[in-house]
Amino acid sequence: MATLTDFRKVGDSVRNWGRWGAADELGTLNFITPAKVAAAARLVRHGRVFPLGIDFGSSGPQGAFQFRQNPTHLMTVDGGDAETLVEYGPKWLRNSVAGQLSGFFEDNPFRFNDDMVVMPLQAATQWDAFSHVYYDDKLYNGFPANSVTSLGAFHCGIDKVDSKGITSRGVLLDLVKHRGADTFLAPGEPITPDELDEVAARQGVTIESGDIVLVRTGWWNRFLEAGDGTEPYSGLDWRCAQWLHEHEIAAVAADNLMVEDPVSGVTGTFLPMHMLCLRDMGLMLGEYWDFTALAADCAADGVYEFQLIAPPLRVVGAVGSPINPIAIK
Ligand code: UVW
Repeated sequence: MATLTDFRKVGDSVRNWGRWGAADELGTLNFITPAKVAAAARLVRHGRVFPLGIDFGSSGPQGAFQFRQNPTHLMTVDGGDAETLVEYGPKWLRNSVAGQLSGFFEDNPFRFNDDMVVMPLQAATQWDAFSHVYYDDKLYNGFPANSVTSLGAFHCGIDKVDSKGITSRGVLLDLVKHRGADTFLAPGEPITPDELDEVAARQGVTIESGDIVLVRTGWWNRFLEAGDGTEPYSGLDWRCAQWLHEHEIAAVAADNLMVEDPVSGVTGTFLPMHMLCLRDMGLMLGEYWDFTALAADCAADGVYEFQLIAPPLRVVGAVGSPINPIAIK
């Protein structure tokens, strides 16, 4: 088991602060150059599209954290109410909702539905922004932690990475297939940096600068079977942060709650890889991605690289964003 001193040494060795300038809020997304984006687009050869997002709804995976709930979807206008509104709406003031809607519906065939969603931004498939996790009162690139206020993140918000798309070459590392697991990795054996190299070699794929690495642990399939968001899982060992740094990875995503193994490998702190990736490296983490169909296709044709497109919503000052990423081969 590593100590906080070991952790801090790794932090010093992977820290990217100042690497792309004192004002930088893109972090390792800087590895995605225009040439990289163009090369990723050339990986599209067959037009096969794989949506990697999970359903946003009440059947979602929340349960592990009491401060997060599944998305609540509400109808604000339901066309089924139209006839009733026409009958009763005029009795309401015209500037009320019922009054306005009855005005739209009376004496014409026009009908419509509207809706809204209430959800934590981290409730389903998502990116963690750099401002999501920090320590020692500093965010990525040394920005002060108190720049994240009740009004949102003035630094390192998810809106700051918009210029990068986010799109690049995606590489799937299928740990489920590699370990010969049935559907998911058993908890208690975190994925090591050496294992990431072994999987890449076995799959015949070279990891390159600016890649977005997708790690399949099978947790999403386990959740679909068990229907319980608190199901234990395996993830990346915290030392994989060094591997991501050495390979100049732009971002990493997994099919589980936190990408990294929930059992900390560092005595005295929770989520050490989050701290190294988001705060020291400026490397975004993607969570709750569904690789089931993509993994089946990669296993069938032996091609584990593709164009990946995963734009966050421009929620100003948000520390994360829902997404529906797509891989195209
Ligand atoms: C936390 O870091 C608390 O959560 P997550 O990375 O799953 O969004």
